[in-house]
Amino acid sequence: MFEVKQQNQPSGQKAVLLCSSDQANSCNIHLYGATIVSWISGGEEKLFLSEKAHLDGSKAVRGGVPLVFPQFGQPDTSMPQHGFARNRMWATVNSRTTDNCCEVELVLREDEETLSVWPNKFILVYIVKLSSNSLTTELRIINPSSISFSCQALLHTYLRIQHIENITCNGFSGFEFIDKMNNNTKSTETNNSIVIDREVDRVYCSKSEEEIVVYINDSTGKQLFKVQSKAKLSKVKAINGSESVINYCEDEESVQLINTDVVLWNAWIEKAKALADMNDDGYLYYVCVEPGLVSSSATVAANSVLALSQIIES
Ligand code: TA6
Repeated sequence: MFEVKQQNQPSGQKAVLLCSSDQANSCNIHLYGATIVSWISGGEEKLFLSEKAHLDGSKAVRGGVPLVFPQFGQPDTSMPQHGFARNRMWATVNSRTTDNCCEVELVLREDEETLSVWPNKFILVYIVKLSSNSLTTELRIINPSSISFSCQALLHTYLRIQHIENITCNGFSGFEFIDKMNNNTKSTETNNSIVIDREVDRVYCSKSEEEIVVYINDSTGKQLFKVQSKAKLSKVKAINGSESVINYCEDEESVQLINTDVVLWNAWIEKAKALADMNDDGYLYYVCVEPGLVSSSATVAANSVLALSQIIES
């Protein structure tokens, strides 16, 4: 059996806990930023959380799955780096449990503060689903207004590993990528199996609307993580929402898959030292595989929804 519990953290932070009755699987989500700070699968923690992460709501969490919206990086300096979604308090609106999984819906809507830096009405619905060997997260970006807007979005997932030298990243072969460590030059990935032996900060751009599947394997080739990601746009027929419940229905005939990106990032030695909320050796214990829509902005037409999702198996 699975269940969903609201619970406060020792830090006083409000959180939601998804868990299986045998306690072998759980997922802890802080309402601050709707940030997943822990995912335990088969009794093992699967996400990296920096020992210096701020868990008191004072700044974005270094680790887990912070959310990036409506910008990636800081092209608009009036907004924080990676936008504001990861720095705001979300609300839980729905939860569902079955014998094999449980899920919770969290919501964030525009307010005066967001409108002052990003003049668009929006409704973000974030769905987190826990099952016995996977974590699914879907960020739905709803445009309830009569004018379209453009945005970037990304699921900034820190996967926990034993040691960076003992993993390979697989599934990027043939993808074009933007190398942020080389003046944003575009190249094509020729390696089937990527070893991380320096700071890596690359935006891999899918060539089709098909989902992207990335594997993190250990040095023997054993699969540690499988990350499937995709994105789709659709019209919504009716939106009536309040702080508590968001009701809308998708126009099934309007659904179209769209190209997604996956960012591969590891801070490596110098950047890790420069990050105040990461131990100097923190880079050894994570790899970021980040599904997103960041190589360009995504346009969300009036009365439409853009859904970005990942399924992580481990
Ligand atoms: O996703 C990779 C990246 O854009 C890197 O450039 C690095 O800045 C990382 O995000 C962490 O960003 P943060 O604002 O959380 O320190």
